[in-house]
Amino acid sequence: MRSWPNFMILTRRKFAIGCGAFASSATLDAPLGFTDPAPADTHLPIPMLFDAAKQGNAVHLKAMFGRHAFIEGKPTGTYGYSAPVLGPVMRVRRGDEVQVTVENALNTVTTVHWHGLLAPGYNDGGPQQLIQPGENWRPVLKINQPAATLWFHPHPHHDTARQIYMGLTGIMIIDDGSDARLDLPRTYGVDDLPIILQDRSIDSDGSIGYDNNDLNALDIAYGARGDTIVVNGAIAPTAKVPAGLVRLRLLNAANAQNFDLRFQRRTDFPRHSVRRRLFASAGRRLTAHDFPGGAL
Ligand SMILES: [Cu+2]
Repeated sequence: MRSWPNFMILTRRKFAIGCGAFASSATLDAPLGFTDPAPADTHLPIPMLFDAAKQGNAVHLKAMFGRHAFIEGKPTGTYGYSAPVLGPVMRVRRGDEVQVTVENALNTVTTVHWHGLLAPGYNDGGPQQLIQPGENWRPVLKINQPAATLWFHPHPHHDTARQIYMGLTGIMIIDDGSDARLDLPRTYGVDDLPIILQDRSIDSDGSIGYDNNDLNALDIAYGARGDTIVVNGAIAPTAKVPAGLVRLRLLNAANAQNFDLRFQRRTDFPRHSVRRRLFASAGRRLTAHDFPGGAL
């Protein structure tokens, strides 16, 4: 049995996940990775924040080529939304109408699907809403649902898995004021952290190939899995957080990998929590429903 290293460590105490808040804890440790832990000086990357309300409810996302070094000094070709890899956290408010412009600067057709957003089919970015290379797609998103952590990703027929693997993934936060009413942590990047969990196969030259030479039959049938866990695009990062409650917005954006999340020490888990572990299947966000009993 191999030993399971830490993949991410949060220092200081107290966390909140999804819509809830932990009563007490110190360290989050997930027995997920297959790789050796990286040195503890890899900081958790925090995606840019696109706060729609602060920019006239107009958001421009550019699906683009990038280069990103999963291994220091060994950059590889990636895709991102207005970023070399992954994308911004897009914050929108309930009741607002957000004019989104998606620019396709890739050399292949793509779409942008708003996973979890209540949107009519013509705005939902499914495989039918192709954005050709060099073209723009301009949906108006009417935000009319309670606070939530959603995500957006490409959804073109026969190319969704590859495009996500290459880096096209972003988080969308819907605000409705309830986090202020509940006094949840809400300072983005400080005590309110997006956590994008993924796995990648990274070659010794730093590349993350995704073509027929790299895929085996299982990858093709069930989705590619990698042997290295990346969090917000980094291997085994550490987040320094202030004392007090910290909120984690957990997204499993792996193609096929499920994550079994645990705290390093039993006592670190929230005192009133029914759960000692969290299970996040591929493509899933963890929400308050993952914490039965209402303690969280
Ligand atoms: Cu989805």
